[in-house]
Amino acid sequence: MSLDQPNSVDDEAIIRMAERVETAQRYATPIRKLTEDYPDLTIADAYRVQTALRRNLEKKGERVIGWKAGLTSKPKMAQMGVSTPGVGFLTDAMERPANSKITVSDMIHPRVEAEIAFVTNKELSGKVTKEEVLAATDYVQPALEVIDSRFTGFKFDLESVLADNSSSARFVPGGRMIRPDALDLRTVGVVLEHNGEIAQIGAGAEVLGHPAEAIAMLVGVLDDMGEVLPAGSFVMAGAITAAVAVKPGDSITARFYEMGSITVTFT
Ligand code: OOG
Repeated sequence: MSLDQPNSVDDEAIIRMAERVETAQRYATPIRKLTEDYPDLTIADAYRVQTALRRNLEKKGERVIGWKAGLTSKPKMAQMGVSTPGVGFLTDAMERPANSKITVSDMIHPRVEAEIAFVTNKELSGKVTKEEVLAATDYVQPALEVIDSRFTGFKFDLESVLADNSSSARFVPGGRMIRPDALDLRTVGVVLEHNGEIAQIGAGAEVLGHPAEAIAMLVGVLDDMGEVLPAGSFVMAGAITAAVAVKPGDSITARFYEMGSITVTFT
């Protein structure tokens, strides 16, 4: 991550961009990429926008309960044309229970991803290894993420998507909670079904070689932002496969080897 790049835009512009993204989220109306108006936007600026968005949502009563790594697998990078992973925050307002009906009319063009999530029991800070992540993990469990880029056509560059909280929209923890050493997370397979048909297949090793590497990457980005990952965080490691677009009436089931499955429907 190049968070040591100089800032290219002033605080006023950061606040304006955060408001633009928040309005697009709230009213489910797409906007053009931020880099069209701010072509010199750096990765560091993009995370300043994401932080401003996080602070705005917190002021409105949302609680940050965890984080997500994104663009951590080759299938995702290929789908989006971006080759560097990033992070986003998760709030209580984004969480939905397994087996729930998720409304799509308050999103622009939602897509679903299958991920492995980590729940931590120790604070993680600074630059950490995957072993340190695993030692600070209480349990791992499956999760579905519903992403929704606020940019027209679901097309973006790294700077724009990071400012847009890495497309975070909804997330659904589910399946079985298991100790992180009970399974080799690299070989955990997942089959993602869309309306009963197999849509995507993958294994944990797609995610930076091991899903815990994605959490280590995330903690490093938080450190660059001057933040730590608190104990008790829910952290998703990033989509194992490419994302699947959904519309009202659709159902999605993700079946994980030894970790159970999660189903949601869309309305
Ligand atoms: C960016 C977010 C990707 C993941 O798990 O890879 C992501 C996007 O594709 O819109 O959440």
